[in-house]
Amino acid sequence: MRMTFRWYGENNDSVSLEQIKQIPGVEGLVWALHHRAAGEVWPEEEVLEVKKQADAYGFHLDVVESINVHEDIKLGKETRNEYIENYKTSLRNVAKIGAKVVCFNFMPVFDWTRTDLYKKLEDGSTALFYETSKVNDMNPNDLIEQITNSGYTMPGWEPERLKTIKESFKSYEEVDEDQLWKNLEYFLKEVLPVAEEEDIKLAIHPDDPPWPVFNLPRIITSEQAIERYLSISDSPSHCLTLCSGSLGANPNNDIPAIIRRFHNRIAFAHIRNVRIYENGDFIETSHRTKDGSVPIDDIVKAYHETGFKGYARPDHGRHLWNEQCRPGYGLYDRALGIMHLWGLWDAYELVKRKERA
Ligand code: DNO
Ligand code: MN
Repeated sequence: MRMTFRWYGENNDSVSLEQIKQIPGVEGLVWALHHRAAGEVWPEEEVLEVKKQADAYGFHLDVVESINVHEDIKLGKETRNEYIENYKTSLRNVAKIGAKVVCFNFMPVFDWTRTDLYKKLEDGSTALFYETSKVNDMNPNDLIEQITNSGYTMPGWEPERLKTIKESFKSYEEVDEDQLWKNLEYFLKEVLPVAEEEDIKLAIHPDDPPWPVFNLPRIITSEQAIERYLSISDSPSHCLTLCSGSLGANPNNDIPAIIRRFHNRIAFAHIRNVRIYENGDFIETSHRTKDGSVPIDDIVKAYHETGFKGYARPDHGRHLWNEQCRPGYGLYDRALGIMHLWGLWDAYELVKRKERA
């Protein structure tokens, strides 16, 4: 397991490289050109600039998260080809600095969806929270109005997306799950050969949460969906980002079993816990198994058992000790999470060593 830490870039993150350097066992930064909108080419000079910053601290940039997919590709519009060509150019440009894994997602309109970014846990910390009834009762138009008028905060609802969000919803009236699968296949058939040439693993991130929101289709939601996804191609570049917190929001998803089954195709592990309530609401918690509903101990065991040599990150954390940070992306809880993951990993290592002796 090769530990990494997501960093949003200079002037765009409350966490500094100096701080990340002091977290045990972190070897690389998970990065992106966050100022580049989906569909734009990532210019080589800008990629090289990030490399310079990472080099100063001895971090690699093997993992990119994410090169986002333009909405027209997901919608299967005529205009998609131009954006797909740009995607290929970006893949080639990140390969120039040695990128090995490129994470992406295929969620219509939004990335991860939550209803409250600072929900209080009983210990006084705050965390990302998803309230089912709030999402179910909301009609997208009301939601758009709410966000526009009251600064309602939801990740993935960037100002430039808000402008076109109404049209996006309208466009998806024509795209059901089957069509979305087809559009995903079309995209993959185009980009996988380039990824292969550049020795990059394209690792899809599951949908978060793993069910349709606001009547928009979502397809990467379960073990069966992953099976279907992987059957699209046997290219060595056709891989997964296995996110335990995203898939884990549905208690029917047995994450350790998914890891044991598909470990050969997991290029990137997102490891975090969520606590699911009886009504289906969920909140992000510490990484400890007993604090949530996801068996983090067995997940790390599954990775250990299967000899996982891919990249991992703690994904999200709570906001602790009044840290002012990007929601889910503070320093403290992600650092604690990493130590917890290493603690489990090292314990399984020890057991293995003793068994051999
Ligand atoms: C949620 C996070 C996501 C992820 C993107 C990948 O679990 O890991 O924000 O970064 O969906 O494209
Ligand atoms: Mn994730």
